[in-house]
Amino acid sequence: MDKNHKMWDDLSMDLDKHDLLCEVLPQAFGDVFLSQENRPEKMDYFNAVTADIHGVRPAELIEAQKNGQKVIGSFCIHVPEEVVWAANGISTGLCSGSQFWVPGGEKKLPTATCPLIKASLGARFDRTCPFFRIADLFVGETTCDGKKKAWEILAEDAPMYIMDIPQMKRDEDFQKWEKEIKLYIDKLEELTGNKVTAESLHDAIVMINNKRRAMQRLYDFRKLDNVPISGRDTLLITQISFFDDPVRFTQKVNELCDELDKRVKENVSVFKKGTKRILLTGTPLSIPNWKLHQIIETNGGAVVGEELCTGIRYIENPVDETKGDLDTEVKNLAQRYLGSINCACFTPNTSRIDDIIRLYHEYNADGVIDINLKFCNIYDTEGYFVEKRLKEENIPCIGIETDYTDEDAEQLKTRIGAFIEML
Ligand code: BJ8
Repeated sequence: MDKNHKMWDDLSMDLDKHDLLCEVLPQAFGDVFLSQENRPEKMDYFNAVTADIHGVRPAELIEAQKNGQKVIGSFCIHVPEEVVWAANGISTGLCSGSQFWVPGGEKKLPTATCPLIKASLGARFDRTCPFFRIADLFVGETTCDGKKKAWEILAEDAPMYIMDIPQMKRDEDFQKWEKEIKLYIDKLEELTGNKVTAESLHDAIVMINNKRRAMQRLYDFRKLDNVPISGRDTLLITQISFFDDPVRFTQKVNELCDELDKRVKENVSVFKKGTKRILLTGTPLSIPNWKLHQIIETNGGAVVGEELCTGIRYIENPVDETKGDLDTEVKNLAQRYLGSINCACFTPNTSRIDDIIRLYHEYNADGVIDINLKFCNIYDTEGYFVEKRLKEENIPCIGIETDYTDEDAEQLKTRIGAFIEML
């Protein structure tokens, strides 16, 4: 019996169903990650976190709850985690990237809903994810229609709070987002019983900026000719960044980067010379969605960057750290969390395409793959402009639509393989 069974039982999880997930994950992890040659040794920490992803961190969260802290889960990188930490809460990601949870979501949602939303609801209603049992508050947002309506259904079973994100980036939208962040602070103060002060918010901003800086340091290695770490490993680290303790995570990423510094001096690369460099753009890849990286990196490509929420969008643009009063700090958060995230829910969203072009050059990519999770209408539609502008810039690009199943794996291998070959 798994050593975590007692904890999962106390969380009223469906143990029999959850055991099925526990059986398949190690195999998938071994196939995608442990099969790689010449991995950095300091990946050990991230391997261990993943191997016990429903054990160690949930146990820490439960311990913190016993000491009076609240756990706040969110689904989108527009929701500022700094305010949670500033209220002495703990922020955790809740995005779900496995087909395992999709049928549970389909019991409540139309089939024509993106797998990310279906999996998120399935994880809660099927009682097969500890994070979805532990969170004291679930924070949704009004980014896309699918999410907006799904939160109403989730609210039947979970304590929900919704942030209303503007869909444009005019001055009045920034003011509105500032107000939304203030309302969120009120909610967190009420939930935790703690006051968010200019001091506590400043400390949280610095802590999360440090995490982003460590990740930027990691991502910078991917810009080099000799890339010392695979796209798969970098994706895994990014996915873990939403769940792990931020201070420990930052330290572990920096330790890994120290090892990568040595690799750079010794010209070590995990890819053969001539491997084609791919930049991804599109919908997020939540843990344990490793499918595309695996296909690309076992078919002649190296993923050197992701213009995704599980990628560069999350790590770039630290919040202004200048000390100020609470209003100024909230304004700085609003600037960063509205201004520099280019989700397809915005109109117009030309800055996303400017970013793709900038990153293509910065990361020395050879081609761009625009990924769309099936039934995500906003990214699918925006693909029109992505492909048009990249064509004008003579940047090779291919659009891919997929879901969490492996049914299209062979077809994707063929299409992606052919794309890489022509680069
Ligand atoms: S900022 S990308 S994390 S909303 S894939 S659920 S958009 S139908 S995830 Fe997202 Fe925030 Fe935007 Fe990023 Fe809807 Fe599309 Fe599904 Fe999506």
